[in-house]
Order: sequence, then structure tokens, then C-alpha cells
Amino acid sequence: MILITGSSGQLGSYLVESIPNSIGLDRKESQYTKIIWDIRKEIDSALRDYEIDTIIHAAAQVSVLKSVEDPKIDAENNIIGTINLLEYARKHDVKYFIYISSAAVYGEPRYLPIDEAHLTAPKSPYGLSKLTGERYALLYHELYGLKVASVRPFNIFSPRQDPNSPYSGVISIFVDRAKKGEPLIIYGDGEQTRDFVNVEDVVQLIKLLQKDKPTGIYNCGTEKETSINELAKIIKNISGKDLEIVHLPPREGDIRRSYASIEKARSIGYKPTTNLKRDIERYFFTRNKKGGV
Ligand code: UD2
Repeated sequence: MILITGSSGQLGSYLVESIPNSIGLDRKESQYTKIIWDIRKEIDSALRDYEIDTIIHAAAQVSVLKSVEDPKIDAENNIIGTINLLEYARKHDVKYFIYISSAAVYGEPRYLPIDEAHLTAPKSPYGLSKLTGERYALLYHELYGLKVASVRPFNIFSPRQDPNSPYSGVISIFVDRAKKGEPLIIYGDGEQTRDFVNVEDVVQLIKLLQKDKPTGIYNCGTEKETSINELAKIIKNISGKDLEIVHLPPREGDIRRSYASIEKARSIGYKPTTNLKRDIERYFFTRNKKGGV
């Protein structure tokens, strides 16, 4: 059986939906979650009734902002929580561990596109805790032979991101404001770029990993960069409204340009399908907002 942690979250919910023989664990209830459990506590008693051979660890404190406000809670979830799962894997002879890391581990890019060999110099407690969790997982490979893959997603988007959360991504926020006819707010000149990847591509890569079970680190993106100005234009056009675009001072610590090298993911068969305009339309502006995988 495949354990998916973070099953009430954006990525975890899609994973439960699209991976057969999987079971979801999360501290929050949802239709995708079978086991309600906080990973900051040891995990054995929660999984007593199950035989787990693979763990996909997507549960995390995901907000950069929150991690700055409360680095301790961030570390408890992302570091201690990961250690609890790795300890379970070690004791119960789990065969494969997929760790969901983040592009935040790189910090300010030194060159583009960013490949997996790029220096890791996180700029936030979140980036550091995700990197530490990843290092622990890879250490368990060294020490105990646990097969471990770490996925470093760039900017994931899907209709399951809560636009009302102050920690939400720019696409959900822009779409929400566009629907309400509110101005789109761009921090800085809008020429900063990101590699936006739809959640289905992240699921695609994870399924490929599950098939071959390699050990290693894999970026997950599209190898394309889109500026925030372009993104605002796309969403304004789709909405068909005469939306105002307002520029505010840049966000502190904002990265200027970012996009992934995905050569390594390609080597195991990954082919990104993300098409920003089409996906924003079908995820957010059609009647069926499910955006099913
Ligand atoms: C993303 C991830 C973060 C971490 C990081 C790694 C999300 C929500 N955050 O942060 O968890 O992995 O990548 O580098 O996926 N912006 C606006 N107006 C808005 C909101 C945002 O102009 O209303 C800009 C923002 O200043 C930034 C860009 O849009 O330049 C993307 O912002 P974001 O918060 O979606 O994601 P990012 O890249 O800061």
C-alpha cells in the first residue's frame, strides 16, 4: 500500500485521486484523507493496521511567510515530521520514499535554468526546513539503504489552492481578483519570472518515479519562464474584463528570475504538458473546476 501524507493539501489530494492502492494521511479532514494524524507525533500507532511499502511525503508547512513568522512550527512540521516518517520507513521495511521538496531550497539563482546540481542557499526558514528534510531522507538512503527520491517542484498551480489564504500563489490570487473585478496587484515592475507547473505534471513525475524507483533529486517544472506581467495579461484576457493592473513596491526577498532545468526528469520519461493559458481557462474559468487528473 502507498501512504500519501498531506492528502488534504493541494498536491496530496491529486495524488490520492490518481494513485491506485494509496491511502491518505493528513491532520485536516477531507474526502481524500483516511487517517487523521499530526506527523509531528511518532507515526507507528496511526499505521498499525496497514502494510505500507511506499511513502509519498507531501505533508508540510508550505508557507514561506508563515515560516518567517514562526520558524519553530515550520521546523517541527518539515524537519521533525519528516524524521518521524523516515523512522517509520526504517523500522517497517518501506521500499521507497518520495519526498516532496521545493525549488525554495535553491535561494537566489546563480544561473538559469536551475539544475539539480545548483547550489542550495535557501532564503527562508521554509527553504531551509525543506532542504533539511530532503537531506535527512537522502541520509537514510546512505545509512539504511532506503530508496529515496526527492522532487523539487517550482511554482505549482491548481484549482485546489485557497485564494483567500494570504499564503496563496500568484495565479490563485490573480484569478480570484479577476473574478471579482478587482485590480491585479503586481509587486515590483512585474518583470520577475517563474516556472509555473500544473499539478498534473507533478503527479506525472511522481508516478514515473514510482515505476522505476530511482534514488536522486528531480526538479519538476516546465523549463519555461513567464513574467508576472505576462501572467497578469493572460488572466485579464481570459476574464474578458477591463481590469486595472496596479504596481506596488517589490516584495522583500523576492527572487528575480526562476525556471527549472528538467533534463533529469526527462531522462525517466517526464514530458510536461502545462499550457498556462489553456490550464488557467480550464482550471478556473470553466464550469467543471475540478481540473481532474
Ligand atoms: C513560490 C512558492 C513558495 C516557494 C518559492 C520557491 C507558492 C505560493 N509559493 O514562491 O512556497 O516554493 O516559490 O522559490 O507557490 N506576486 C504579485 N502579486 C501577487 C502575488 C504575487 O506580483 O498578488 C508576485 C510575487 O512578488 C512573486 C511572484 O508573483 O514575484 C510569484 O509569487 P508566489 O507567491 O506565487 O510564489 P513565489 O515564487 O514567491
